[in-house]
Amino acid sequence: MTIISISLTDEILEEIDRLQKELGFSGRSEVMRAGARMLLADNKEKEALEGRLNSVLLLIHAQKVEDTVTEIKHEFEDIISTQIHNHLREDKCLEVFILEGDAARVKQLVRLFHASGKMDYVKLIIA
Ligand code: NI
Repeated sequence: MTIISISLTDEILEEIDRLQKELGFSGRSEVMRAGARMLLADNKEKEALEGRLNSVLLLIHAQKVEDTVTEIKHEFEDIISTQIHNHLREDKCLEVFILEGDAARVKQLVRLFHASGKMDYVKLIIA
């Protein structure tokens, strides 16, 4: 196994430590490996998509990064058929996008939200 060093915010590290205890992982590395495997599996499934899709995209983000969301979504009006924006506790926003369109466009949208690094949660559900 290769050892790498990564930087995390205190908040994420605290949650990882809590998760480690709750789920009985032997250490932080094991938590990180499980998380990475989930992300890779999720991505693999997404990469295989093609043709026209009906899907739902869920986002949770801090209110302060709402501008980033607005900027990205305006580039994808061709595939966004409905959007719901709700306010959660702790200054968080929940966005639900109902998407219809080409898989390549859907993947592009999801990729931009991930790449922004500002989203707490990004999940694409294929209908
Ligand atoms: Ni909001």
